[in-house]
Amino acid sequence: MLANRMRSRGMALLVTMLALGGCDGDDGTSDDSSEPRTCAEEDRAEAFTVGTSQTGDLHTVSIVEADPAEPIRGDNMWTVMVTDPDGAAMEGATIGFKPWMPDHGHGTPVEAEITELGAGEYEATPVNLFMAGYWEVTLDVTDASGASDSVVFKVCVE
Ligand SMILES: [Cu+2]
Repeated sequence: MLANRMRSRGMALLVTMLALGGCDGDDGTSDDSSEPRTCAEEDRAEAFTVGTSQTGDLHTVSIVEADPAEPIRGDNMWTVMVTDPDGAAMEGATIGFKPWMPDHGHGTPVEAEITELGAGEYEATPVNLFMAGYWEVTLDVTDASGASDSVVFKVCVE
């Protein structure tokens, strides 16, 4: 009951934020005009293609498939490979995907479902980036031995 109520309150907040326009304003008069308007102007984002990888303290996470290939506003499917420092595929890891918009201080209400595909590959869907702008997608990786670290993919969606 309480969880349900809290959940609906979260959705109400989200709807309010969407109604306010957030980073979507394109009339040039909104008061967040100091924010980059397009991804071409967003210099915090990093290139995102198959083969892009980020290395944490213990693990390297590489993008092995992405649909669509470039992150879009809305639902994305990413397949990642987790390897150890020697490049060996890590099976049995647990990965938490946490999209976050630092400019607005919010994440996403939609949790990605992670499916282990084998050979160190894990599919995450949906990676929900519901608003145009700059996102930091943190992956918390806990391997089969229980050791954990995090990596961050920095992307911009139009
Ligand atoms: Cu936002």
